Amino acid sequence: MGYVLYGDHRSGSAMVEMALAEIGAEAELRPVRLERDAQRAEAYRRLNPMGRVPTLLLPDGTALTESLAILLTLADRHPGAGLLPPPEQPGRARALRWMALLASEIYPHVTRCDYPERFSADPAHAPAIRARAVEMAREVWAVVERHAAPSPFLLGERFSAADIGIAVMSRWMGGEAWMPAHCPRIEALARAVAARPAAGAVWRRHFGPPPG
Ligand SMILES: N[C@@H](CCC(=O)N[C@@H](CS)C(=O)NCC(=O)O)C(=O)O
Repeated sequence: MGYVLYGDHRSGSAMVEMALAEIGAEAELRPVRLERDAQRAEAYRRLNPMGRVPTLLLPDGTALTESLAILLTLADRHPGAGLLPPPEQPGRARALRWMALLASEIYPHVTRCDYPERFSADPAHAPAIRARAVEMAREVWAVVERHAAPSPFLLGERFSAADIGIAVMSRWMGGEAWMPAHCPRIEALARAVAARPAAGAVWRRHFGPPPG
């Protein structure tokens, strides 16, 4: 058995699909339609008890959840694909730093933006929760733009799994319209990722032609 990836169009599973494409690994894609709340189905929650995508089944049948853990596991399992620099190289720590920030500081805002009703008993609060989530995510993006300062990739000319995460998450929460004027370096990174032969083909399926 090869890899099996549970996911949906334009979702976090696009990051895993792009990493698998860079590796050149075969994967069976199993759709979990978020629009229909299929992520909450009991059978799916046996694999991913949080009711989220992505979930990756490893060839030994292990169900792996959490996009960061999945990307790091793929990088470890396929060192030849160069998804991360080896541990002795300083670029690795830098890539891990920004990947951790995406998972811990951006992703929770995505949940608040997509499902604001979960965060208050009063449905009238939903628009304000969503609006603040978008603002807070953009504050974090401004930190990435200024302090990670990609050029074009996070590690300069060297592509890594961190670029996949930045590029995909930059399309969420209205990012396609907001990024070009406010975070030109992140926008250029997304363009550079979209231009890669392997990951770019997956990118086009999820996000259309390269930006710009
Ligand atoms: N911590 C999880 C978050 C995954 C996540 O929130 N995925 C979204 C789609 S991009 C999702 O499944 N949302 C459905 C829901 O929250 O019900 C990860 O990093 O994989």
